[in-house]
Parts: sequence; C-alpha cells; structure tokens
Amino acid sequence: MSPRPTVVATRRLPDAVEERLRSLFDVRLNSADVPLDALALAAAMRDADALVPTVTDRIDGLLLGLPGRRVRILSNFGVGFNNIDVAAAKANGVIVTNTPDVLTDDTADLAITLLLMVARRTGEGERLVRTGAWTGWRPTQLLGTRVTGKTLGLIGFGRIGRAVAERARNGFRMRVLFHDPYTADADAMALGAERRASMEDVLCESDYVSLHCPATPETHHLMNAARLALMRPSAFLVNTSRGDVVDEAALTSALRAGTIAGAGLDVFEREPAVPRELIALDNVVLLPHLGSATEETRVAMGNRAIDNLAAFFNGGAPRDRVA
Ligand code: 8YV
Repeated sequence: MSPRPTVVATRRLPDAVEERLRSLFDVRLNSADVPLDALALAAAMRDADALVPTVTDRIDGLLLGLPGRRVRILSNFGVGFNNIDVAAAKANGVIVTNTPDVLTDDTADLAITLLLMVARRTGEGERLVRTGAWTGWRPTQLLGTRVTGKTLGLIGFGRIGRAVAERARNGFRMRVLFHDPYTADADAMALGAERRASMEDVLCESDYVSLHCPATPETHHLMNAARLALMRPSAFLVNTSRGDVVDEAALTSALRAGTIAGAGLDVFEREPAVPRELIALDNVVLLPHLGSATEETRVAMGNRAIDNLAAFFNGGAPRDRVA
C-alpha cells in the first residue's frame, strides 16, 4: 500500500479505531466531531481516496458526480447505507461497503430493551421518580402489559430480525411471526418462527410488532396509517431500523387516538429532530439511535470498515461490498 491512501473519517470514532486508521492510512480525523456540511464533504470527496461516512452524512448524486472527485470507496460505518445514493455511486464507479454482522446482537438487545420499556412503562416510572412525584407504592400504579408468552411480529427477518426472534423465543417464550419476502423458510424453522404471507397478517395477529427491514424506496412509510390501523389497540410498535420506514405523523395520530397501545422508537424520520407531538406522549419510549451503541460494537464496526478499506487498497475485494 504505497503511497498511503488518504482517508477521511467524517465523525470521531472510538480511540482504538482511530489508532488503527492512523497506522494504515494518511487519515484526517474529526476530533471536534462536528458533522461535515455539504462543502466540507465536497472537499473531502476531492482531497481523499476514501471516506468513512456515517448515518449523519448524506452522500448524494451531486457529491458522487463532483468534477475532480478523487474518492474511490465509501466505507460506510454502519450496516444501513440509505445515507448513500448507491445508484449514483455505481454510475460513478465508486465502491460502497457497510459493516454487517458485528452490530446484530447489540441492535437486537436494544429492540428487546425498547419492547420491555414500553410494555412495562419504565419511562413513565423513571420520570415519576426523577421528578420527585412518586408518593409511594400502590397496587394499581403504572400497570403495564406482560411480555412473556405473548406474540411478537417481525417485519423483516434478516440478521437482526432473527436475533430478536431468538431472544423472544428463548428468553420470553414468545410466539414469533414474521413477514419477509427475501428470507428462506429454513432460517425461520430453525428459530421456531412462523412465516406469514403478508405483512398485514403479522400486524393483525401480534401483541408486539418490531421492524427490521432496511430503508429502501420499497420500505418508505411501510408502516402507514392503513397498516397501523391493522394493529390491535393493545399492541405495541418497536422501531430500531430506520425512521423512514414509519410514517411518523400517522404513528403519532395512532398513539394519540389509542388505536395502538404504545411505541418504542430508536430512529426517526428527520434525525435528530423528534416531533414535539411524539415527545408529549407518555405511551412512547424515545431513544437517540442507540442500536449499535456499545463500546464493543462501535470498535468492531470501525475495524470492519477498516478491513474493507485495506482489502480495497491492497487490490482485493472488500468483504462487505454493497455497490
Ligand atoms: C449506526 C445503524 O449507529 O448500522 C446502522 O445501520 O443504524 C447504527 O448501527 C449508524 O448507522 C452509524 O452510521
């Protein structure tokens, strides 16, 4: 690898990851951790051989088609890559890679966390204690909904959906249903999950619905007003995938009207903006996109992104190429 390729990491990364980047590349780090604006991203596209972007960087057709672009690979820090215009990357001969596998367990853990939090009203309980408003135990205080033994419906049965199914089956003896037009039956059988031919069937039958599909044009607003209306009034929605998959305005209306019981959300349509109307509701749990946020996973994601870069610059095929 000589001369050393120039790599721009758009956000601050865990120390171990930045150290490894420094050891392999001529790297420009972002120690201030301020998101790069369009001009700074354009400069990076012109000055560097590679970018390590994150979910907060919109790499669109304009940037990819920039005259004088030097970047040849986008090694995305994250498994979801809807922040990148993949068609434009392909058209411009720019390679795109992501970081699958390494964040599966932690993201599945967070989906279960949200499910438990919203079902057991832990956000409301915490607010009660923190505001000093708790006057003592009562038999009828903050009664939630049981999780164990209930029915969980998964929309999307890829790596993370399957990891959630495993936790739900083994940890909470839940019945697991799923809809995924792209997954083989053998995977489901091994985990004791039942396939449903339509998403609508899953929505009608489930006590909890958890979303595990990528953000694509096909999944944009998949959970719209009509589909939300199919959920039971006693059912809860969990989203750790992408905000885009849910029509946030329709969800807010459903939560307000009580046509569903509650929601646990880690992702939003216009992050970091969270609608005031959602914040005002007690039957939602809101987290700031924490799915993969453990020390272990963020280091593993960084290493996976670096492995992809190293393979590319050594003339090989990056393991996680998506475009
Ligand atoms: C990351 C994620 O936090 O990997 C993904 O798709 O949503 C999260 O794990 C984020 O994408 C980092 O860029």
